[in-house]
Amino acid sequence: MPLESNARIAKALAERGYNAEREAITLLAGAADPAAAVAAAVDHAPDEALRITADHVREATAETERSAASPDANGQSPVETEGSAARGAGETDAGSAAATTDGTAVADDRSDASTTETTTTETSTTETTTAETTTAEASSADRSRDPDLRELEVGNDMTGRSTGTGEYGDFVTTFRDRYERLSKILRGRVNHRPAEAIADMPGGSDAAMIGLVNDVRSTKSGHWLVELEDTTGTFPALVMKDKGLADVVDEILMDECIAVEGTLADDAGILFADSLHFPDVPRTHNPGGADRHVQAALISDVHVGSDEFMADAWHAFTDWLHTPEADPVEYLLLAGDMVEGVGVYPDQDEELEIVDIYEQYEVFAEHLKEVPADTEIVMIPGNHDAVRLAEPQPGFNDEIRSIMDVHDARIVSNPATVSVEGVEVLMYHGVSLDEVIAELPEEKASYDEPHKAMYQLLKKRHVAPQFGGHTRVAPEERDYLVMEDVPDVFHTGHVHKLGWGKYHNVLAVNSGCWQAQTDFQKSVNIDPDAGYAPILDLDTLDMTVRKFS
Ligand code: D5M
Ligand code: FE
Ligand code: ZN
Repeated sequence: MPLESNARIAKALAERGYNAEREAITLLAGAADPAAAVAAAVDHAPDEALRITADHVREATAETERSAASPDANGQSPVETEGSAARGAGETDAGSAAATTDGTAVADDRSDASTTETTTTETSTTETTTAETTTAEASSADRSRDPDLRELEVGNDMTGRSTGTGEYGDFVTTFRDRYERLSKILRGRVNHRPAEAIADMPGGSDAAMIGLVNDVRSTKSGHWLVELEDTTGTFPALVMKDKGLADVVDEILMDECIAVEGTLADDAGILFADSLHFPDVPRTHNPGGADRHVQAALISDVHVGSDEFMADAWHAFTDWLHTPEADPVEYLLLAGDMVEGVGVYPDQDEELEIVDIYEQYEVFAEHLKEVPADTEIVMIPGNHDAVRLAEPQPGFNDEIRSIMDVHDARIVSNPATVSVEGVEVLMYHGVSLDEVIAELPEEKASYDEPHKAMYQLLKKRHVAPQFGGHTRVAPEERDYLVMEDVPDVFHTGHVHKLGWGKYHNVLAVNSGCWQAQTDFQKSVNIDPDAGYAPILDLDTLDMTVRKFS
């Protein structure tokens, strides 16, 4: 029997303007002649139908069989297909790597169709290579996917709320809001005074200040001068080299909000720091969780339109999404760079397969159609997408939205928070990670361990603290880049490296990409992790990484 991929069937139906039930796709894939079965199902479906159901397929098959003189010996009856689906799904539940409860990876040796490697990092995981699944395995009776059980809520989407005019005054407003909201987090920890008041305190007093970092520099004698700014003015703090704070000073980025505690010099002109504090995530953070076994695929950086877009890996991924093993994967979160875009980097056009940005989105939409129609999709833009580069980036405009009008995907701003069945997921594309990695020492943030750079952002409670550098920040009435609430999961992409781990109970995931190494990346030795899909258990917050390349 020819092996017809589920994704191809979904696409064939989509091209004819139909969504389809998963079970319908399974039945069509199992047909002796899937192409003919698709045609028959489409013919059979009522004119007003938007969705091909399993019943449409069964009725169409029955009709074809009735009219055929001798039925094809290889033909699979719908009943057989359903029977094997039930067995397949049962086995998956029992043997699935994702079903482990203690976070220990368990090899999934259930079928020859997939090979499993086990890797252990800070949080254990399983890496699985999924080959094309067999038709029997792909059979799914769609039992465990009940859209009524789903809960998906978007918070902090700034699309349509941009107020900035780009004037100086707007930046003042943004920074005031940043200060207000981040200083609130620090206020309970230090007994702070405004810069203005500290300047009037007698020399030798104990004092503390909360402010945005205006300057950090090392002095000739090897100490550090940290200047903080609040709404009343600036004040300098001297961090002496013998205070054991070098490690903390190393982590300071410009424009982030920190607190300094210490003693005023005799002339009261400078504060000798005893301690420095970041807003940080409390160690007691208690993440939420779904009350059923349901999963989300966290991906990013698809880069459709690039010569290096890995179509085969993408098809393998979407094929897998149609298998019973992927039954619990009811959510797909896409953290930016859907397409390669045009004019993003110098000489980028030499590596474009599709040079028209709209055509790139059209092809991306085609690829998205391969994802099971009943998957909830959330997308934010990245630096390659057709929205403004400055962050926060609003969700796509109406023109691009109408092109990507697939599966009712929710298109929101970068960053945005989504609450998925009780799990708060902060989605951010990740441009600031380049900067964090460039500024901080290797062991605190590197391309090989992108999640550690994410830990720094969590510590700063801001997704892009530094202003005026590589990451462009747009002036808005509100600083949408502040992490006011602690997320349970922090999901980024952009650096094209896979990495994950937990920081104070927050799972940080940088999700790799679907683009092979570009010439630029080769020239700077970036070796991308392409073709991986981290799958998050929303009930346990355990992760399984599947490899499709
Ligand atoms: O960028 C993917 C990664 O590669 C990210 O870490 C930035 C880096 N990158 C890629 N191309 C360039 C150029 N031309 N200059 C500087 N940095 C680059 P992404 O934007 O997701 O493609
Ligand atoms: Fe990217
Ligand atoms: Zn990017």
